[in-house]
Amino acid sequence: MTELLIYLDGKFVPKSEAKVSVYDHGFLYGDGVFEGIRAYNGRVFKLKEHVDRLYDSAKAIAMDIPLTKDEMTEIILETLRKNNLKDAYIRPIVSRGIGDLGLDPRKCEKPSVIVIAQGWDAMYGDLYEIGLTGVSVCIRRNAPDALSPNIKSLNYLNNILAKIEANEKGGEEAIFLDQNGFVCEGSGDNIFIVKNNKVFTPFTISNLKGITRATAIELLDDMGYKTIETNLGLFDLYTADEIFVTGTAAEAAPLTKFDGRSIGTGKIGPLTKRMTEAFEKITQSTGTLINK
Ligand code: PXG
Repeated sequence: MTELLIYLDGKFVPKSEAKVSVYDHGFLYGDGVFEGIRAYNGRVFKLKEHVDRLYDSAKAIAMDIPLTKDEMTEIILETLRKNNLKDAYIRPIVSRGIGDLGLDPRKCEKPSVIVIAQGWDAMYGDLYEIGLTGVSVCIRRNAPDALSPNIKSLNYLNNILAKIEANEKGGEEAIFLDQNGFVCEGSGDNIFIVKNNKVFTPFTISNLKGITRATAIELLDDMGYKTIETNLGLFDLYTADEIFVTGTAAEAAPLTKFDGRSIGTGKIGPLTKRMTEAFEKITQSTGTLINK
C-alpha cells in the first residue's frame, strides 16, 4: 500500500515524514484550530460551511490563517485527489506555529497548516442498527466565558475527560451538562430529543455550532418538523420518546439508552429513522465534487 500524502505547509509529504516541531504552540499549548470534514461518493459534504467555521475559530483566537478560503478549499480537494480518495475523513489543522516555551503567540512567526485525509468507516459500526448508550458525565462543558465551545480548538481536553468518564461508565457517548445543569452536547456531537412529536435541541452558546446539527434542522424542516431550540435538563432526556446525536464523525446516530433508562420504547424511534435515512441520502448526493 502506498503511503498517504499529507499537506504540510505548502508541500505534500508522505505520512511517515509529516512531522511538526516540539516548539509548535499547537503541541505545547493546544493553541490552534481544526475541522473534521467528510467526503462521500466523490463529494465533500458542506465544504464551504467547514472552511467558514475553521476561519471563524481562527478569528476567535486572533490567528490569521496564511491562506485565503479559496486556497484552503483547493488544498483540501487536492489532498483528496493526491490520495485518490472518494469516501474520506478530512482533518484540516491550523496551529499557531513555532514559538518559544512562553505562552505569548506573538513569538510564533507563522501559523502552520496541515491537511490529513484518509479512509473512514462508520464510527459506531453495528450500533446504528440498535442505538448507542449515552451517559451524562460529571465534568461540565467548558463555560462559554472561559473557553467557548464554539471554537473548534486544538484543546479538546474537556471532551477527552468526558470520553474517559463515559468509557468508565460503559457508555458510547458522553453527554455534557453546563454549569447550570442544562444539557449541552456530546463529546463530539450535538443532541436532539423528540417528545410528543416535537423536536428539541439545546441552544449553541455552550456547544459547537454543529454543521450536521444545522443539516438535521433543515432535513427535519423538510419533513414538517420545526426544531425548537431550548434549555433541556436530564429529566427531558430520561423522558424523551427519541434521542439522537449528530456530528461529522457520528453522522446521525440514535441513542436508545441513557443513564440506565431505556429511551422511549428502547428501540430506534420513527423520526430518528427517517432522519438518518434522509441524512444518508443528502450526504451521498450533494457536496463539492472532488474531481471537476
Ligand atoms: N460537538 C463537538 C464538541 C464536536 O467536536 C460536533 C459537536 C458536531 O459538529 P459537526 O459540525 O461535525 O456536525 C463536534 C464535531 C471524533 C470527531 O473523532 C468528532 C467531531 C469531528 C470530527 C471527529 O470524535 N466532532
